[in-house]
Amino acid sequence: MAKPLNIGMIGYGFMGRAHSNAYNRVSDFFDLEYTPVLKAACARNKEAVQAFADNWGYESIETDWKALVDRDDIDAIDVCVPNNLHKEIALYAAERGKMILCEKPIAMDVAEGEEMCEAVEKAGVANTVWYNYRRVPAVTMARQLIDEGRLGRVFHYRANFLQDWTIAEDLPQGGAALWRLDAAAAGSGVTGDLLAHCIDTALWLNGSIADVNAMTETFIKERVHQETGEKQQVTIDDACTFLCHFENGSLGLFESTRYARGHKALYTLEINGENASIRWDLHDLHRLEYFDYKDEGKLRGWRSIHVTDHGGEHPYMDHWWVPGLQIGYEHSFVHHVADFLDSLAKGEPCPPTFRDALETQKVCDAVLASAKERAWQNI
Ligand code: SOE
Repeated sequence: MAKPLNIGMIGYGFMGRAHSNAYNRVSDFFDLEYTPVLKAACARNKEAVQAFADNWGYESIETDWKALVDRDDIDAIDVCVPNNLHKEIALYAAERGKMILCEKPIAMDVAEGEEMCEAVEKAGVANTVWYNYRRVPAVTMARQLIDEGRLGRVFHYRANFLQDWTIAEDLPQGGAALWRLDAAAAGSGVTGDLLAHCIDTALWLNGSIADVNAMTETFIKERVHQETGEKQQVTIDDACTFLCHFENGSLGLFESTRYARGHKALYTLEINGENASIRWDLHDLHRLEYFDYKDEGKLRGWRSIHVTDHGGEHPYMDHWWVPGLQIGYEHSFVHHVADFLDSLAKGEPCPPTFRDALETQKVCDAVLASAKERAWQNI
């Protein structure tokens, strides 16, 4: 009989749904010492959080997050609220000995993230940040190929995260579902929301970044705030492009925007090494493109690997269907929960920990500083 891990979820938006689905599914597919129990969901709007709780199977609700954290029957707090609330909740939860699974980016900036790291480390509580794309099977396989040394020396790392949902000038900023456009709630725009994903994956696949040179743009300068009805200056970055040097000597090129008409969530990455290259695309997330220069010349070319027939060497795919049958976006969260529960049983950290996510935050802060000062920034 698996040991229960009682989850207290704060927030009920898109990520609250993705995480709840993962908690519900994980024990059906992964045989682990712990099993998540959806103990309570929390949000200020009682009717909305009750509907959320009923839909996903939470046993109870709270409307005050401190009351949720204070409950003796809650083991782990899932922070699925806007970025400006991460720190306060994390510090309070850590002090009360709760484990914390926090949405990305870890915080509004490095200073806040540092405090959060110190709090969880002092309290000795398990912690992780939901950078989910590492656990898409094709991205995980990219890491395996790199660890096996197949790429050789890496020359280039390229990543994009393109969307188009904020082009309309009359889209308000702030408030429910639109807090990502409000710097007071989000900290930054595409840098913290989208490039942070690209940076997390890049640090994981290609190691540390030494320095960055960035430019940002805010295309729509004023928007009505959804909650006040007042027109306000827009202070988030709508688009951001940066160059960087990785510590391993390779060059990085990153681009993100919410103004790429036609693209909803096009996260792509490509790595070029001396012996081989890797390419991945979120819109075709179960495939890994691979080019190996060691292949026989007349057959040499890009292969499109459908990551299902892995010979038992993949950490996630054995848990799902038979070779040839794929899985999707939501499974990356299931894998994260599985890894969290497994690391708990082993007494090990579950990456990315708060400390790992702080490295991503350092790059984000340096990117924003570089764009502001129009100069290279060391990390
Ligand atoms: C924004 O639209 C968003 O939902 C991000 O907040 C997520 O982190 C990203 O995975 C998809 O896009």
